[in-house]
Amino acid sequence: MNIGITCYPTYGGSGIVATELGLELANRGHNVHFITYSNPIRLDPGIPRIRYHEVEVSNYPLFQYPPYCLALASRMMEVAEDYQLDLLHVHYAIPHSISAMLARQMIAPKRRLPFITTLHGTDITLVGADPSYFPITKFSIEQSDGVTSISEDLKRQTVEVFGVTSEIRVINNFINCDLYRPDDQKAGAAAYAPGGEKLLIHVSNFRPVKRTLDCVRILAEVRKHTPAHLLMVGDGPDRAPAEHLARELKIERHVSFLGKQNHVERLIPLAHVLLMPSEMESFGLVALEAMACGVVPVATRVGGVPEVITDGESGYMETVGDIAAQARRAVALLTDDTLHGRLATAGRAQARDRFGTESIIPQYERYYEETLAGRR
Ligand code: GMT
Repeated sequence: MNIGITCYPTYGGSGIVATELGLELANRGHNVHFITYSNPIRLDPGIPRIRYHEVEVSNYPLFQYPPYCLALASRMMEVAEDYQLDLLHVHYAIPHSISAMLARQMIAPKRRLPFITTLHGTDITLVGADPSYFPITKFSIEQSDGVTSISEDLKRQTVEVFGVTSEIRVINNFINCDLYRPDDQKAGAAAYAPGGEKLLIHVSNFRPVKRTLDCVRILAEVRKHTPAHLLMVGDGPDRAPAEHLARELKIERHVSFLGKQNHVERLIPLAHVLLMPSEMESFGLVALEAMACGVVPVATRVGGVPEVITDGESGYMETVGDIAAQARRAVALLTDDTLHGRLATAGRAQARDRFGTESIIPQYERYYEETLAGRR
């Protein structure tokens, strides 16, 4: 198949899922065309059957807001014509599905160009539910030739919030367990914790929904019981406040802020525990990445997280904002190797058996075929 993929190419779960989906599809013989405003991170040049088409947005003085959505629609149509795309697959509803809808309309006199929208979370729970975007988000979902959701919980919310009646197919996020692997020696941890302390890790875009500051508070609690060092991976509005809090709590020596990183699969395996104290997660991709690496997630019981982590078996889930409870779980995991080993092994097995690329990618392929056949 010839598939056009559009996503936010910068740091964020939806862009990562879209990029890794494209790579897996190309591996399976499809031609994949990324149509985005910059080269998606994690997409190295020169990969067979993958092409990148940049969307350029001209900025005339008249435009206070350059119309990216229209430039994207034009580019989608051009690429669809030049490379005989069978379908467009957009990740994150706003504004990608509206652009895809316009491209479909522009090409309609010549042929059919269906598009599939994959909902990721904040496009529904935060942005889409904002009154200024609500009607257009609902419309874009209804207009899509196919809609997928990354978890049952997000599907339920979409139906509840937008009153969508057409089918939404749940296709979970996936993980390549050959790439995300445990590192039992954890030799690289010494670069961050020369005293031999075990590592906690947090990976996010440091937005308020991630409750990044909770990680610093959890570390402060943990350190009252056992030595530990925290790796903070990513960047965003809450980075400076988190750095400030670490200084205030006098634990700044025990936290490393690493900024945005392209190869988290090299960093996550160095840790023992992943902290994901989010206010909301429709899936929690980083918890799955951690499980695949034998790193045990201590997370919050929100959104689709219970579909990923089995509490007490492959990780722990606590109430949002309950620092003491999350710290207790982390201390238990850092001080009891048998407990850690049991959860780490179960987590890796769950990641492979339930979310491995081998079982999830064919679900997308089948959905593409159904959509092309017009069965939705
Ligand atoms: O919150 C983020 O990290 C950004 C956002 C995105 O779309 O890039 O993430 C959402 O999509 C991820 C990939 O499907 C999910 O793993 C995240 O749970 C989801 N974030 C939220 O629901 C807050």
